[in-house]
Amino acid sequence: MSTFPKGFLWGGATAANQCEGGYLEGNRGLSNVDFIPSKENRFAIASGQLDPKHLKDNEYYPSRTAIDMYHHYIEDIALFAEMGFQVYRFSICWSRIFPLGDEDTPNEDGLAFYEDIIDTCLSYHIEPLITINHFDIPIHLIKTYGAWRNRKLIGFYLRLCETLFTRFKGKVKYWITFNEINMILHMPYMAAGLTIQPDENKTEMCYLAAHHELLASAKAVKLAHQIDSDYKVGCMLAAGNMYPYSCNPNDVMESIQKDRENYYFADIQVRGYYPSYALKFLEQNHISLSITEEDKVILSQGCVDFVSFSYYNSGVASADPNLQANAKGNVFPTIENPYLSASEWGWQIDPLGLRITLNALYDRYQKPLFIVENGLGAKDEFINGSVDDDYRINYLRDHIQAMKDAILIDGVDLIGYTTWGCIDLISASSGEMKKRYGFIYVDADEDGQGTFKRYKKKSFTWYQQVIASNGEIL
Ligand code: BGP
Repeated sequence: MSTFPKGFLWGGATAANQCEGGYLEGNRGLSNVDFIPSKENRFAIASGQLDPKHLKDNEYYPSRTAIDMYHHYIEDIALFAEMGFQVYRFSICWSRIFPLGDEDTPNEDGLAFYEDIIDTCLSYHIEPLITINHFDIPIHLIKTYGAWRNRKLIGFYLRLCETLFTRFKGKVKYWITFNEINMILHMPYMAAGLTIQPDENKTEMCYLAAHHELLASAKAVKLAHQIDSDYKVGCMLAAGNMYPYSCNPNDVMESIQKDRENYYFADIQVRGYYPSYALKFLEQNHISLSITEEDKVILSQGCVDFVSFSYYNSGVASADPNLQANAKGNVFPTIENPYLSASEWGWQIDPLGLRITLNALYDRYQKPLFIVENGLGAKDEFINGSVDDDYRINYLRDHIQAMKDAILIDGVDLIGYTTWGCIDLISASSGEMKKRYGFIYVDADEDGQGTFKRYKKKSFTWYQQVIASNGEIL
């Protein structure tokens, strides 16, 4: 019988592009996600290899409708409050605040929309946790500036930050600069608006855009602290440790290198400088980022206050090219781990891996940690107005137990937990509605059709009890 530390924040997370819809409402501008289809071409576009302008007119774009939270947020937040949420993580759609992205003045409709979300949360004593940028960017910034490959984006992003930090001062404490900043390497169009031209080197372009995001993040941290010294600003990483396939030192070295692909980002955001392995990697790949002396000062002055991350699965690394060729799973293909089962989408389920990841991050950074995404994407059967989702309860229970062990046995400083997709929403990687994570079922199908009514799943009452007992009853 043990509980989480007093003040531990329990809640859930969503992102604008996967739940809001209302893509033409409130003077919102068009965004990259409005042109990412749900089916065949999705990954080719998300990964920047296919320009969305080559799509046929009859493609379906799930972000345009999503779960219509634009019109349901009051009811949705009331349901979160009923579960006992103490924190709600959501993101700002950039083109609602600056429809083109490079204007001088913000769109009041967009600000009022988010202010009402914040005020509704506060009326239930729910702490808003805001992701400033979660996989969206105004389309105008892509067409006119080439998105994050252009240094000018730093200034436009900072204007967005300043607008938010000033407007919501006194109402919001926790901010995240970029969702899963390392995803730029896997889905550059979705994460950073990058389409890769045939004569361009994809790796170089991704690291260049990442350098600009890292500078923008550091400047945002500094600005936030200037505007309100109580603000806590975090980085956000798609985490999950890589295990060596065997004790062959070649596999161990491979796993270190794979982990570094992710640490590259957080190392800079937490420590304020490029680590030596990152500089060597860039040099060996002939990638020039033109890091100036001024850039170095900016990075050193913008270290984050906390480290947030998503955790869905662990991975396996091997130096054997035959094993590498058999990697499976969407977004993060990995070698099969014989000790683990996997979700229907091939993500290997590994609760102890969460404890391992928490320890690895805490050992490395000694900063407060925040798990801002975790959950099981599954096909739910909606029967008699509910879903019997014991598989989801089991997944979450095991992961929460792993968190508890990391805190109570290992002494990790973990400050909160927001499950991913606390209400069903569209999947980022596949665009599917059938990959559901929520405690709340939304009646919407693969083509954006349905009543959009909300229903409580079995896991709703289970999570309510977890929160009420501060993690004692799992
Ligand atoms: C992360 C994203 C989320 C979310 C989640 C689950 O990469 O930050 O936006 O979608 O993964 O992924 P999916 O939706 O592909 O199941």
